[in-house]
Amino acid sequence: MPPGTIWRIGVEAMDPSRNRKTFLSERVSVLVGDITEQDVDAIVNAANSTLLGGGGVDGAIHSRGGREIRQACEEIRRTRFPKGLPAGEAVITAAGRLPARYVIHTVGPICRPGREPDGRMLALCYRNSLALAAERELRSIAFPAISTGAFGYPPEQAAPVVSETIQSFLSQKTSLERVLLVFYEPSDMTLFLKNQRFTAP
Ligand code: AR6
Repeated sequence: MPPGTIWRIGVEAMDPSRNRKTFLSERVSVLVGDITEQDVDAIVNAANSTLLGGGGVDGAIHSRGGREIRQACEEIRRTRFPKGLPAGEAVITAAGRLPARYVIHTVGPICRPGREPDGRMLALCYRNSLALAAERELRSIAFPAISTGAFGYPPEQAAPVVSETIQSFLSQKTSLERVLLVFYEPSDMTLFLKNQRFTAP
């Protein structure tokens, strides 16, 4: 099998040489990796409403991206969101030392034990991030699994929301050609693949 050969299995395709799966005629790739290393037009940050950093994805983006991101976030807080970025909204900054050109910061819903997760809010995060990227005429974007870490959203319940939201967005005319879904742990990618709801284009 030559490298780069794509296997097709139902609506998904697998590229064994790169260990990633693709959907929607290869416009969506699902892979294991570090969001800060993605060479795309924009990466998405699973931020909190302060926009001033935290742990997880947020911590990694701020520490590897450097001061430029933090300064841009402080400016957004000062000028547009003095009380903090509300959940579901998205803002865009430069990406400092990261390979990506921009960082889109969004705040996912916090899921409390015993409560129904807020799928509408999670969908808004993805939709508003995609819309912001498209508004800037960007062609590629990479998402981490928003809200499924510290914010406690069950990953198996996030997968249908995320896949349906992305598919619906890409069904309209948009500059976006490539959407990457980047999972830190192989088990998180497996869980996503089991629960996603992409359909054939
Ligand atoms: N690349 C890709 N995925 C990652 C990385 C990385 N470098 N690091 C962690 N993940 P989380 P949330 C995965 O907690 O649930 C922060 O403190 C991780 O395994 O980063 O939206 C913020 O400041 C998990 O699957 O985001 C907020 O306060 C997923 O990314 C809060 O956490 C999301 O985990 C946001 O919580």
